[in-house]
Amino acid sequence: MTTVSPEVVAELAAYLESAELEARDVVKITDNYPDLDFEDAYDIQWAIRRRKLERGTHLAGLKAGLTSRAKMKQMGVETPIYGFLADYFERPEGGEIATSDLIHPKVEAEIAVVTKYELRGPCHMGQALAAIDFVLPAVEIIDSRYENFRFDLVSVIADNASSSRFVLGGRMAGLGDVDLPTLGVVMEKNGEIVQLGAGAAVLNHPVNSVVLLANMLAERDEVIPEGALILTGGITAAVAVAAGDAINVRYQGLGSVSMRFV
Ligand code: OOG
Ligand code: MG
Repeated sequence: MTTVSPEVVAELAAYLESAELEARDVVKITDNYPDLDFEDAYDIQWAIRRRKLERGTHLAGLKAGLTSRAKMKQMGVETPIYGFLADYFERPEGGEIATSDLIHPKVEAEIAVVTKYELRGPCHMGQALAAIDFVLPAVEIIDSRYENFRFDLVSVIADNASSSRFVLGGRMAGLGDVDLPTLGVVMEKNGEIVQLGAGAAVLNHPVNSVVLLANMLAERDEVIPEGALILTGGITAAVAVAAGDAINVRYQGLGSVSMRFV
């Protein structure tokens, strides 16, 4: 069900997208529209996506979020969500990330996959596995547009699941070459270990995020396209970063992903 008019959806999309583009935090949308529901929230997110595509931005992929206990506990919300990744979110491995473009960034260690076929929900694990071309290590930089990084589920869905930047590692693997549930990750900030985890933290198996994503998209008659990059969700809690911080995440068998915030 929707609770607001298309005009309000467009207005809230502009409100949240300009906060992103101008790196400014804003009051959460449910403060002014307390009755907004999930469908409204995804309508707003899709309107933000259309605004970017109309401006010439390309879609890089999709992400699932709040797929691990650690993330749900940290953010105080219990349901997985999805968002989209724009091409300009990507930063090179080993490079610098400007904090002047961001509000209050946090980093997440994630397992990414790239699809070789379109995947249409409802689907099962077998179909999702068959649609995956390869696996990559990834770090997502999230940056909620809401004050103090505090939100409810409706607000964060509308805000494109806090999507902001991502960095991919260059070492890919086939699904048969890595055991995703037991794949260990070690996150270091300025040379000290700050988070540890393994792939199973994400819905017992990170490919379950792909199933969930396909099934959530199917509710809107949308699909995961062929060649899509999918971030399956933070394995551990997210870690706040500021200018001067160096992040290095090691992935068992997949090398490491590093970046410096300036
Ligand atoms: C929402 C996005 C969560 C993840 O990997 O769980 C997310 C947030 O925590 O701001 O990207
Ligand atoms: Mg994430």
